[in-house]
Amino acid sequence: MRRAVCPGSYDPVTNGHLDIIERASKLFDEVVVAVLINKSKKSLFTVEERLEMLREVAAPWPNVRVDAWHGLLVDYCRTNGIGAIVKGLRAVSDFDYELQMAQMNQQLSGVETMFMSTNPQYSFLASSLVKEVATYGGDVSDLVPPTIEQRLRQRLSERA
Ligand code: COD
Repeated sequence: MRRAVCPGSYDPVTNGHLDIIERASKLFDEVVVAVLINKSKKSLFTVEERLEMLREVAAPWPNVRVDAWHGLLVDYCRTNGIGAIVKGLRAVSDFDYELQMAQMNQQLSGVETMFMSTNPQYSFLASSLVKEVATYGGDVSDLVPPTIEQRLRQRLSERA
């Protein structure tokens, strides 16, 4: 079975992430969307909330499952028999760091990283920007699924 992982923070998942996940699901037998836990990074949603949101929006794709991991991504891949990491590249600015991580992961464990070019419609899209725009009342309805927008508004109003 060909397995791939789409790793990220997903705080929250955006249409840019989903575009990559859906395209990866057509290339692999199984795709795991893994929320990588970084305790030093301040997040808007808990890991459990992010998993729940991902499960909701990834429901249409039967070969996509959702999981969480604390530690090195290569250890997750090794433990779960995953041979490929799939990443989206938005712009040249993403490339330097993504290349560095891909080479480090390859060196550490032999796992390969595949890059997919972002859909131009989403090339400016990042979770951090979605949160910022929503915080100041901007329209994010084209950037995240409706259920995520709803949760975002609710969380921001709780925090206001
Ligand atoms: N279009 C296309 N792809 C996108 C878009 C978009 N608009 N937005 C995001 N993506 C893709 C990118 O490939 C991105 O890498 C991925 O989605 C996840 O994005 P985020 O913002 O949710 O997550 P990040 O960038 O915070 O995730 C970084 C990781 C968690 C993947 C990384 O830090 C990691 O692997 N950490 C684990 C610890 C580890 O192994 N460290 C050593 C690394 S060498």
